Amino acid sequence: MSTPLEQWVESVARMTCPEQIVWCDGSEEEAARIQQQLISEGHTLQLNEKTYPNCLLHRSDPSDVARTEKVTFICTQDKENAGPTNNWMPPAEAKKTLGGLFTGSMKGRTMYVIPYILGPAASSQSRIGVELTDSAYVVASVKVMARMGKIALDRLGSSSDFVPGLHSLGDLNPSRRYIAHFPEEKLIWSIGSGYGGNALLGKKCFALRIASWMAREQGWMAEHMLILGLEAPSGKVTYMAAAFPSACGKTNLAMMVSALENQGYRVWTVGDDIAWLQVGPDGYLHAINPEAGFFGVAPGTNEKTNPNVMTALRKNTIFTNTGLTSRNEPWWEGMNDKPPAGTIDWQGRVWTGSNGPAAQPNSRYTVPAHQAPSISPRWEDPTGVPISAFIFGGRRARLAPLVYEATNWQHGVYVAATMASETTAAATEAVGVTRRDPMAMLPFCGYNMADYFGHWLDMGTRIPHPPKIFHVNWFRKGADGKFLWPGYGENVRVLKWIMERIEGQGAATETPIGFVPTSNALTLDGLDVSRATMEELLRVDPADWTREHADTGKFFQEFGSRLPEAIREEHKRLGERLQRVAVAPK
Ligand code: SAT
Ligand code: MN
Repeated sequence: MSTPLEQWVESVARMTCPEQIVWCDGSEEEAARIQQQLISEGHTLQLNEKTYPNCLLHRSDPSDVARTEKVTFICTQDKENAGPTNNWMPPAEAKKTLGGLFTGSMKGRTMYVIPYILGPAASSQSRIGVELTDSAYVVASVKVMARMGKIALDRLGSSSDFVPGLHSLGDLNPSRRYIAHFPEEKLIWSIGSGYGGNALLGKKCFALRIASWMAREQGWMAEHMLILGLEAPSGKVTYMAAAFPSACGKTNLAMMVSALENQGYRVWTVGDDIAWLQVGPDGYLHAINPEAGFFGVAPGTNEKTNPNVMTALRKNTIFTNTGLTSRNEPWWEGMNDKPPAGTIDWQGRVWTGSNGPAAQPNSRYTVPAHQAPSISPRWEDPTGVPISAFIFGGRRARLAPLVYEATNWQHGVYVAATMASETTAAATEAVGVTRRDPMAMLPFCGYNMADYFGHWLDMGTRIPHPPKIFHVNWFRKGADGKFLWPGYGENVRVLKWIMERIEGQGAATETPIGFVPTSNALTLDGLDVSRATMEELLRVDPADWTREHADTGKFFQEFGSRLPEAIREEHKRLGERLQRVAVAPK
């Protein structure tokens, strides 16, 4: 008798017609074979063995360098269950369209079967996925990003409890590219892209879109959040999870070298992109990191912005679409001054400075998490870490203060639901446009976002010790267009205030949007930020917020009657509070 997995593999093979099928075991021998395969295909190079041992540089197709949200679909029976913020296709139509493209798509190719575990191998919160792919690059990447091979197959046994994900490069033509999710069946089909979140199906497709659906059914949460621990001088570690849109600094925050290390404040990394959270027996929300690696943005990464990752990525790392120096080392904009003479750009051309950047703006490193010097001793704790704070944030040149605290859970859910950010190169749409991105989940929520807000509100009633909810904005700019806050390691000063608030300390003033630190509440010693700048960073401008309030109102209208009453209520209350300050005598 064949197992459910074997049956699925056979049925996919009948459709895609691969030349051979390889079951991945996750061994080092297999990794070496995959590397050789990649190198022989001609788009992947071995980097300098002395300075970057066991590292690869992969160049993807130039038309395939970021997630493609326009061709990402949630295929539920009822369109309303996908909601107004997702692209929808009826499941039967998706199966027909993509099925046509999958038919014979692996002819002459190898189909790899990659069983993997999301989450620590020993955790009951972990889940199993299996990806079938014709891309050796995907195999090499999943080896870094998840626990894959024998370890997953052993845990699965003959069970049918896994999320199947079918992936084929197809012909890489953008007009035949689709990333389809069938949440009712817990199934993923992706064709026509070899890039990150489109092709590594364990990442955004399973760990967020499908998992968010499962989480609502089962009473837990799947969030686009980093997880970190802030250690205080006493040695006590406070865990926090933070949601920012793609390419807004989650990895850098999670791996930060604290500017207050000499005062005994240190940051430990548990995860940099995704958190799965469930209520623990102690009444706290516990988070595990479903991933085992970091898929971080390379440009802008350097010894100042993220020294821990710079150390981590000196071995066993896959670089995608970075430049290449004549010493056979990776290079990207913002690594140091300018590329050394003889650098080759991400498309394999000699870099001249006039034909675009050396590294593609969304070029990436894929690095094992355990290589980070900042990795938390508890990062693979099967019970997860207890979360005391949720932090939301985005890029807002104006408006949002450096940090503020929601007054309670319901208000916090509203703050998270009204998040917005200026877009980045992580997706293929226009860069720098402000868009609403609730909980940084807009591209990743596998169901109607109105119901997702409802799930958040509902979770609040089930967590005896809910995390406090905060909003941060590292990206506020002054009249001169320059960032007001230095960011990076200095962000620990904000984390410290958050920790103090959790402990019932930390000075704050109540404003219409929530609690904002008083201008002397943050520890600023050793930092060259004037009092005037600090005041500007913490300023809440009622006129700006009134405009923002109207804009959020429009966004909420999209959800019609499905929007939870509690969100409407918070929206109304914020409007009233803003009006009160507008008419209050000065
Ligand atoms: O392409 S990924 O989704 O893996 C990275 C990102 O956009 O956050
Ligand atoms: Mn992400």
